[in-house]
Amino acid sequence: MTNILHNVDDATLKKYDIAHHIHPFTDHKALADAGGPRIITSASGCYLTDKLGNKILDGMAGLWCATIGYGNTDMAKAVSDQVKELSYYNTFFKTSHPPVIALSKKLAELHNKPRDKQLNYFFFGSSGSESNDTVLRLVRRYWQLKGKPEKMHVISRKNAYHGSTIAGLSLGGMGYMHDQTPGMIPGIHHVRQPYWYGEGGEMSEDEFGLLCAKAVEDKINELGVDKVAAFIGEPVQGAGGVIIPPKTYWPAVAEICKKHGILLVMDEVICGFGRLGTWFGHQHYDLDPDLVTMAKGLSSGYVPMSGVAVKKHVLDTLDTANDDFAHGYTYSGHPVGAAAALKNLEIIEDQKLIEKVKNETGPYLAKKLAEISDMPIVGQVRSLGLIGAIELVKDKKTRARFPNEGSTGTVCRDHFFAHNVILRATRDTMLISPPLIIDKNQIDDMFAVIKTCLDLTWKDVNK
Ligand code: PXG
Repeated sequence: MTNILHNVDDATLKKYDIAHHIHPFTDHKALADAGGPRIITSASGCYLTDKLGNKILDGMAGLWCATIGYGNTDMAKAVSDQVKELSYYNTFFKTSHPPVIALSKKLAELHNKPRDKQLNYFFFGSSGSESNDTVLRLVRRYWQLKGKPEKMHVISRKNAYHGSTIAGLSLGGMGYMHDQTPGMIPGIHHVRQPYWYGEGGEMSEDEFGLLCAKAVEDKINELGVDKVAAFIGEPVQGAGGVIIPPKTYWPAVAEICKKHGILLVMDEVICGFGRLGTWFGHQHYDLDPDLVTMAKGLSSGYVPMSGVAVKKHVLDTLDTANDDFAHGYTYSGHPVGAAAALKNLEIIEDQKLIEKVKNETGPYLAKKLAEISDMPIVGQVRSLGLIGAIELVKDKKTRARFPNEGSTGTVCRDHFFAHNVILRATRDTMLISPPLIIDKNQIDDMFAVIKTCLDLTWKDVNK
């Protein structure tokens, strides 16, 4: 394996990286000026190891995806076996293969419990962005086939993240991303997000949830119901800052979609596969989506794999076309991705990871967060299952933020890095989303570092 530069030292790897590699969401020049990236060489369970030999607790499960942790040998075998058996074949032109058939069947079982939601059909890709691109094409095609092609507008939320391809970007509500690419896909609108701590003011959480749901209805009325195809949302916004909506929000949004006959799309790329303590967020909130996008935890990141769950009435409508749905990727239903996903789901079931999140580690994370909520820098803590957030503020009482929003989050994140724990910062909010295999002792270890780093950050900002 010499071609993988195993015997090259850290400094040289950094040098080559800067010379040839463009990183996602990165200021290349700033990274070069800072001496290059941290080089990760191996990982096992909840821990990463870097080229210098540091063992790092991964509080973010990679990018919210390493659900079963790293280096699982059963997974390695399943992937290797599948490569030997059938490394690739496409699913175009009237062909299929056992792994993708088994995965589709399994996903139908998981989405339809504890009650039948008719989420019986699955389309596959290799990333969350591709899934959301697929959704945009599906919902517009759906209304076209219903004889209402003008019903093509999609409502999303500000600060939503739905990916980085042009459709994912357009569906997402990250203003700074839009600013860098003039010319979003037309017909996508963003309404306010249910971010009570940041935007709820003096309202109760319940009132604020209803206000944010009303923003969806107001937008439908503004556009005209005969123009609106779908509403898309993450059950809990992840990259936007772990925004857990007030409990009034989703039932009201679902009711509004139902009342106006608008398709409800749930982006479960982060929430799916146990993160919230249920298989899917739509189960936690007891919702009936028409389409569900999945990626990340579907394969725990071992092999890129994503999918869209499609409700029966949507497929029935596609079936009226008497024509191909002209959409698909070379790697749609990739056999190795499908085999990895199947093994991943088996591991989640065998290790009872969802029950563990719901009954043990999720409540434990909430308890540990509550224990730090008195710290002066902590404005609010929140969590649901194994996803959580710590809001850093200058003044607890007034919720006043630090000047130059985002800089304190970066200072804090760098302290975590230096203490060999990875947490992510969105603006000045620290986010936690560890592998679902994490145990209570590891959560204790993480919180010992969290306390230290919050103290250090508080000292830094008060210098
Ligand atoms: N939907 C959601 C809800 C996501 O979180 C995507 C779609 C797009 O998935 P792909 O596989 O195309 O990246 C995501 C991805 C971060 C971060 O820094 C989050 C994501 C991706 C990269 C970074 O929090 N989420």
